[in-house]
Amino acid sequence: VEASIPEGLHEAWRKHSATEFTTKDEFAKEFVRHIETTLARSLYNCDELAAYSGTALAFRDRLIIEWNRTQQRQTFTDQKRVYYLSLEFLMGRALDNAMLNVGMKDVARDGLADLGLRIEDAITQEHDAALGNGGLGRLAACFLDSMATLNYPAWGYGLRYRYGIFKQEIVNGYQMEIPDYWLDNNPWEFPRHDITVDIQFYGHVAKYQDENGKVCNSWEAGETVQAVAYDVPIPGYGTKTTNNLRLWSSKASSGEFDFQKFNAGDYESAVADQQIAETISAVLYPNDNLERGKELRLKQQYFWCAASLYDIVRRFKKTRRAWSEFPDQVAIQLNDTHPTLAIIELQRILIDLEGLEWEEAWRIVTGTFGYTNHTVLPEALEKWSVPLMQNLLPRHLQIIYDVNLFFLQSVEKRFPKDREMLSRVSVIEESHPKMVRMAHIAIIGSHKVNGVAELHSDLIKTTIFKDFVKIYGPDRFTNVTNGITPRRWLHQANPSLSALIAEKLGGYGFLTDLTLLDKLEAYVDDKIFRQEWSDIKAKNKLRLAKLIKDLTGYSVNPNSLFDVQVKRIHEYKRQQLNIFGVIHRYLSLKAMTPEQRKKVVPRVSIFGGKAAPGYWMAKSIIYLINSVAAVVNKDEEIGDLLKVIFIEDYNVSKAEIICPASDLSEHISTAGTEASGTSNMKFVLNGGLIIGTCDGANIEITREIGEQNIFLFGNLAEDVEDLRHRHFYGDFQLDPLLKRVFDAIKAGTFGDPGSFASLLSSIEEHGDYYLVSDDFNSYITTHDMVDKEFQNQEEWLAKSITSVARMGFFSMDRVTNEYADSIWNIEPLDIED
Ligand code: GP0
Repeated sequence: VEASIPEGLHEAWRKHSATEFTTKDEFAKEFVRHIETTLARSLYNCDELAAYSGTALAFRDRLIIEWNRTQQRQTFTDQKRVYYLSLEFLMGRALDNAMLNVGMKDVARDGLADLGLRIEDAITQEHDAALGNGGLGRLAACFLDSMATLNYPAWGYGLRYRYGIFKQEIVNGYQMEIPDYWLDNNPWEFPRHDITVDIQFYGHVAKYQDENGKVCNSWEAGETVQAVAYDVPIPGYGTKTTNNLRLWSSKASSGEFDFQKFNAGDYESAVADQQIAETISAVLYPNDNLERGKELRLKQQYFWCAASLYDIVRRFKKTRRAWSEFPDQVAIQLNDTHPTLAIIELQRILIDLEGLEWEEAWRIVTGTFGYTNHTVLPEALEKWSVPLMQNLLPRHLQIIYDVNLFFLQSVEKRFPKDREMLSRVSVIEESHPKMVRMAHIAIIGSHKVNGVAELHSDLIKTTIFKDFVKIYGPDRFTNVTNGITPRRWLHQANPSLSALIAEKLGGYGFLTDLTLLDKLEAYVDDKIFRQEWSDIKAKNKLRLAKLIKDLTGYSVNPNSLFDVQVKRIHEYKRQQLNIFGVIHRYLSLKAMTPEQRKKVVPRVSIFGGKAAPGYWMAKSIIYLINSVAAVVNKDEEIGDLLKVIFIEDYNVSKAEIICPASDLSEHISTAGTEASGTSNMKFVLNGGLIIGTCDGANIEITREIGEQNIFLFGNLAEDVEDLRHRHFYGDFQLDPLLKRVFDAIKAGTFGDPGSFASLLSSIEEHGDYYLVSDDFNSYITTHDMVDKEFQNQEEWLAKSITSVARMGFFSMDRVTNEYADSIWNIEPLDIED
């Protein structure tokens, strides 16, 4: 029985329940109270950081009140819940989002203004919560916003890293990594010191007989670490639902062991144990689309899966239902294979701890899980070495072997004598050392596997998971094309555009039904509307120009075409193609007469993104961009005609300034490599056009907005394999335009050519795996078209408006509803006001 207030006294309690502010004065009162008490400050030392904290604390109170009510409501209605397991949640800032979602930003603005404070100054004090690398982590954050907005009973589960993704500084053109300690002054998390789970590692498996003589397995721990819950409230937009993101932090288990050491005078070793325990949640691994098999990473994965499952199972057990009903009450979505151990852990709980039979347990497990795949790149597919797993998680490895055995037996039955097939689909790769293929467990242990864009979902079915389609039939595999939340990526990032749209559409309904944007098409020819549209873009470009000036010292002409590529730096995303294109442009400009130059459309090529610290090729691409910038930007002959900018430390808050300011953005991955992409959607929703390959969601964006509104180029996915094959056998010729670029680099135009030698040779000599040379000519020609079309501003504007009007499909709300219907089988909660 949990401690609670006796039934008869509930009224007495409710009289004192926390209430929410509604007016600017009530807000200001809360604000001042927090400054004077929670923060122990006064009107004599209320700086911008205090103004942020005071505002955040006032809103945090609101959120937690609604959070409490939401949890009570969800417990009361006792519906099926969904749990989103993700090792990354790239949340960005919370305050502005909270104010907009609860509809109180104006109230706060006015309340602060009465005290002589500017809301913008408070908002920008906040440190980004950057618990993610890129698209995968941001997708998780968009999910949370959408699930709350649509009133789904949903929880996120992740790790509370002490250090998020590193901060990037550019020093002499090179990337430097600075640790991101983000937890000071973070008012958004609620530590739950009463919610802890002991997680075990290492040790051995003991066999014993239960009272009925059945042989059972017991995992005897070698080490125990404690997981402590930290809760982050997630407010929906325009609803009372405030869901929970629960992040686990690791801590030395408060068992006797430590105290014994401590008492024995072995103080240092007791402290060392504690530090070892705390390293589990210390740092986010900074790799995007790459797995490196480090033991600490596996520890993180198990720690988080085990703590989350313990929590989920405990919640289920409170309802006193039969185990068979578990999948009717619980859906768990795996964001990539990182949480795959949750499948094995649930099976272990059911058979080892709850005494279920294998078959029944496995039915429950597969009924519960869904798995989302985010990539086909082989280097990103997770594999763990068997010896490592044996040492860290001995019981789990046994269960994995059993899962594999039963699976292979069933395959053997249906495809007798196909030994090749058995070895291809086996969970264990017969290499040295043997490896556990996590994606195979995720497929076998889930009832649905989905890709994140149509092309990607087709590709997984015909390439990496082809055999599984044969085994399970096509129904286990499905597509849910990614989306983005229009709350953050339109309303918050681009308030002027959002307001203009609201004015035309008669309200902000489009923020919760993005398909309403289609009504904008009626205004494409409206002169005044067009002017307002283009004024907003101009204003957003000025805002970005100021950011660029502050960060780099370079002044850019806001009337230039802003050409943007911001995303993680990766060879497959081909920032190298972009910078080679920039060099081509520079060389062409240099060769022109002053008369010819007068006809040129001025450009600013803007780059941003982090390279994984160990990814040398990506780092040399950053160095090349900065080296080109150093030469081009000070070339007086060129002046405004071309500027090259690298924005350091690209993150969610910077994206909110960059996306609304682009004229053209680049989504130029080698066809078949970018699973979906989501920034492509953000840029188009903000009225920018895109240049891109036929890859990922670019294809569906084209289908929605029309091919005349997008600049597509390059080889198609179906031709990539053949081209690579030909390169491999020596059939390769460097594109002549690209050769001119390479010659300039080799001649030292951008500094010591030695710095770029391996980048060039990966293309010239080592097979050009990403087809930079094959696509170069068509890339350049397409950019020439962009220049031409940009000169016709009226046409460009029409494309911009039309595209936005047709972006309704890419709302995260559509995505969430599709998962709910086709994977989770879950209904939103009905809440009356
Ligand atoms: C995919 F495998 N993605 C991975 C990974 O390790 N990290 C990551 O961010 C991305 C894809 O590259 C994506 O195409 C996709 O849209 C996103 O996951 C969400 O599905 C790039 O944005």
